[in-house]
Amino acid sequence: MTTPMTTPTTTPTFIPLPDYHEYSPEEMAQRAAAFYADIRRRRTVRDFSPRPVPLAVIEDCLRAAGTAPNGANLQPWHFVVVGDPAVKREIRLAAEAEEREFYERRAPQAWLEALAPLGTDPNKPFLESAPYLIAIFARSYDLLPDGRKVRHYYVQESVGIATGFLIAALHHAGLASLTHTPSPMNFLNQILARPGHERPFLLLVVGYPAGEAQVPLISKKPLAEIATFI
Ligand code: IYR
Repeated sequence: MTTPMTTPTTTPTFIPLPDYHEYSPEEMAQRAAAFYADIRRRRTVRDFSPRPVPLAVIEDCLRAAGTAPNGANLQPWHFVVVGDPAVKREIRLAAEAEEREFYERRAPQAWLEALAPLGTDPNKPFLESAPYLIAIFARSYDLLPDGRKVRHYYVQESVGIATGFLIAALHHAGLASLTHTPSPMNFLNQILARPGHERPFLLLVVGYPAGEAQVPLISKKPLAEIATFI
């Protein structure tokens, strides 16, 4: 008889829920309304000021992102913060090459029509003008020092939630951001020397909005359209 190979399991350690705050219903309502009022001011910005941003702020926002709920707490993300102008330039050139292909050849007409209200095009000057680009990578597995692989679960969901936390944290700190997704973006692995089992998830452009920044006049769906109560 052969015994199936099993991995040793770890016994969990439990502690009392730390730092939970319960608010009165009134305070809760006030907080929910205040958070909504603040987050609804967030706009995706495409014109950035070159003004420097304190790196310590970016670091805290990344710490906040790193607290996101995720599959089996394996934290399948990696963030590369790019402030070096030469690297930003390389990223811009590679992204604009892909974007030109997208806008001129690859994008189906319906996609171009969906994008029309946003006024986007293949030129991405913000990839150089913004003080920081945060390249977000999704790791399908971790590699242990002995070469063994630790599989990750719900990678896309986990990295998506962490990215949402990051965007909210940056907004809360008073910074603007842009979720940029040149497609394909494997050039980020080469430029940023990331291993093959990390897939670029999103390029987040971060900084102050330019003084003359403009945004498209668009609206969000009302609650009745996005939620059902049963
Ligand atoms: N990646 C392209 C196109 C684009 C696609 C979507 I979906 C957007 O919401 C915005 C842009 C670009 O960055 O221009």
